[in-house]
Amino acid sequence: MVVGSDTDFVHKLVFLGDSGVGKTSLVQRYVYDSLAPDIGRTIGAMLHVKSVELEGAKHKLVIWDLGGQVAFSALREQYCSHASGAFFVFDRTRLETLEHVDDWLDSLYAAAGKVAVVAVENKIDLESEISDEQIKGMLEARSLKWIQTSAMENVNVEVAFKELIKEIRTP
Ligand SMILES: Nc1nc2c(ncn2[C@@H]2O[C@H](COP(=O)(O)OP(=O)(O)O)[C@@H](O)[C@H]2O)c(=O)[nH]1
Ligand SMILES: [Mg+2]
Repeated sequence: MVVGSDTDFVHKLVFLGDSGVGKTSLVQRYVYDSLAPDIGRTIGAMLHVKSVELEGAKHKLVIWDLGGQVAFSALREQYCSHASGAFFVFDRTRLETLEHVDDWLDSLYAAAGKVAVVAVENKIDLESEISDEQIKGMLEARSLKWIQTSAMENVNVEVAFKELIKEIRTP
């Protein structure tokens, strides 16, 4: 990819996590400051580009939002390859979305190497079905930073992106 003089760094960021956890909603909130219309599961992969300035450097983010066909491992690999970093998103109202963390990390690390990952506990506007201890246990064992977001109420979405860029820059 050609990097213009208006850009210091280009990062491919991928969203990982089970269907329905809020990946598309987080991307929509961050890139367009709107909530994705509830049109069901995203089909295919969508690319979004956003430029941000952080600590004096200009970053171009190429954000990949994978659709429903994540069951196909070949697609997962293409999706993850050359990623600079990833969000692992889980839904606090569904424990299994956290328990699937290794499925996602394995695919990511196989395709992209051991890149930066930030774990995103989404839907904090809803009552949690997972204890903080459970989350801490899962995430600390895998050295993942933990951020709580609500795409719905626009809580911490920008913080999550800042944290991931920071992790990428200073691993
Ligand atoms: N209450 C609540 N609902 C959310 C939040 N983020 C997403 N949703 C809803 O969860 C559903 C799935 O979201 P979507 O972004 O399509 O998930 P994806 O399959 O991971 O891309 C939709 O009905 C969203 O409106 C959130 O922070 N809070
Ligand atoms: Mg989606």
